[in-house]
Amino acid sequence: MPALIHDLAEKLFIDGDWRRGEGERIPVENPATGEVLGHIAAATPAEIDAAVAAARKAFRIWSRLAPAERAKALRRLGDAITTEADAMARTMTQEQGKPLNEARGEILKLAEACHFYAEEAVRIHGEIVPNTTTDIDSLVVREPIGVVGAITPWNYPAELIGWKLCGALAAGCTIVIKPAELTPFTALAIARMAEKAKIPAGVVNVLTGPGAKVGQALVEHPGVDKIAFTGSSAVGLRIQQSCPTIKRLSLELGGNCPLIVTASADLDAAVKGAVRRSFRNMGQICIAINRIYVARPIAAEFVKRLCEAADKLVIANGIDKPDADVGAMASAEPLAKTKEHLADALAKGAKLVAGGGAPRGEAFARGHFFRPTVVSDCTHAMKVMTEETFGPLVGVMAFDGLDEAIELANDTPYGLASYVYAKDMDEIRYLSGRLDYGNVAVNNVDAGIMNAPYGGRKQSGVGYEHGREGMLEYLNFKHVRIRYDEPKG
Ligand code: TXE
Repeated sequence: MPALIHDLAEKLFIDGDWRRGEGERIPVENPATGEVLGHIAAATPAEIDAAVAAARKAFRIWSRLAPAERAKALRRLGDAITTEADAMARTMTQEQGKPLNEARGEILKLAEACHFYAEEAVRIHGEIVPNTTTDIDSLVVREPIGVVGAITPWNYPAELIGWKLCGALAAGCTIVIKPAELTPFTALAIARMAEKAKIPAGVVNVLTGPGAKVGQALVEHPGVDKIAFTGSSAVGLRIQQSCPTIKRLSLELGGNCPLIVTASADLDAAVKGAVRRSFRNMGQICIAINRIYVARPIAAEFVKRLCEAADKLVIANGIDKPDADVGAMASAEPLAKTKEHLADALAKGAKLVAGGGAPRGEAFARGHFFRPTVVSDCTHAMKVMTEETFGPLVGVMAFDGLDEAIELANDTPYGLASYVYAKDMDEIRYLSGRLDYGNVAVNNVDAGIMNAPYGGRKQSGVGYEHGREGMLEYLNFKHVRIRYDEPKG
């Protein structure tokens, strides 16, 4: 068993203590080899209560700390994570499957989030607004919401915790984190860093276990004031509907992201962007490009170049080959969904033009590997164009005019991210103004950056992460209206 995982196995982090969990043991597998890395303990109701009680107790102190002190703590956390980036990245690759260099990059992004929100922590301020008479002041102040339950998925096991953790801590909230069952050790490693950074006991707690039990218990817990969730739209809806009391919610849910390539586009740049955003992390990204609409005159050439580029991607066990382009998929489930969407597209008339199966060789025999796959001649009768695949599969379709491209791109219940490649400024303006998405990236595929709010519309969720807005999600407004006595004489 890898050393860090050995230390963290079967543990829960509650009130600054590493407790051996009392609940059922659940195995965690390496998706590239099928080997069992270790076990986690499903948190019991008593352990969930203990974590929430610890977070409530810590909230009284943490929320009253000078913002500069919270900022210092976040900086220490960022530094600890940077120092331990190699070990943390190894843990992530072992449990999630992405190549080691990519995992390291994600850990460093987590550290970046700590430093970003350390800066924001000292900039929380209110205002004094005009009043009815001059002997009254109306102070609009911001106060932390309280205890946050963070429920996170397996595709970005560090970053998706980091945005919640850092935004919440900067605002003065405390947190109980419930990571995905597939990637619990990265979350526990983050708790280890919080301990190293001397974040006070109870401010950060980590509970492992199944979503339907441990996650749901946080949703229903009267001691949790807000749920911050990233995951499927189905579970997001369930969370929204099953809160027994009014709770603040932020939900970052699924996507079904389009790329529009117009006739004015730089074709090589468009192909490069499409390959990166369709296949990075094996397509297991809510902002992955799932479907591509190309102007008809350039469609055949675009598809040819896209397939050449997809075929060149190096696929490997991410530990053996840290700089591989893609590694294993995180589990059998997204792999099965990818195959199902591919079969559905082919049955309905799409053409398989790249990939289409597992790579050959002994190294791939026991893992969840699949070659980056492109299908062309797609229609909206196919799942690949209308549902989130969450795998290394992208569909291509030709369009005849910008309005048709927009109509097709917006023809989805989702609204997270969309992409455009075009050189013509009028086209860029027309398309970016009409795409019904929270994020539009033009001539690049990095829809989310630390400084700007990142969030979805429609079934892709509510609320924002990243940027100042990502911290405001953890703050309440309070209006304090004070009448003064006018001094006599
Ligand atoms: O997500 P789930 P899964 C999409 C993607 C993927 C599909 C399933 O299409 O194929 O969702 O992935 C916890 N109450 N995305 O199964 O089930 C669960 O334990 C409270 C998009 O991982 O939504 C985990 O910690 N919590 C996405 C978290 O919710 C519950 C990222 C996410 O699990 C719960 C991941 C419940 N009743 C998947 N049930 C994105 N937007 O990036 C489960 N959980």
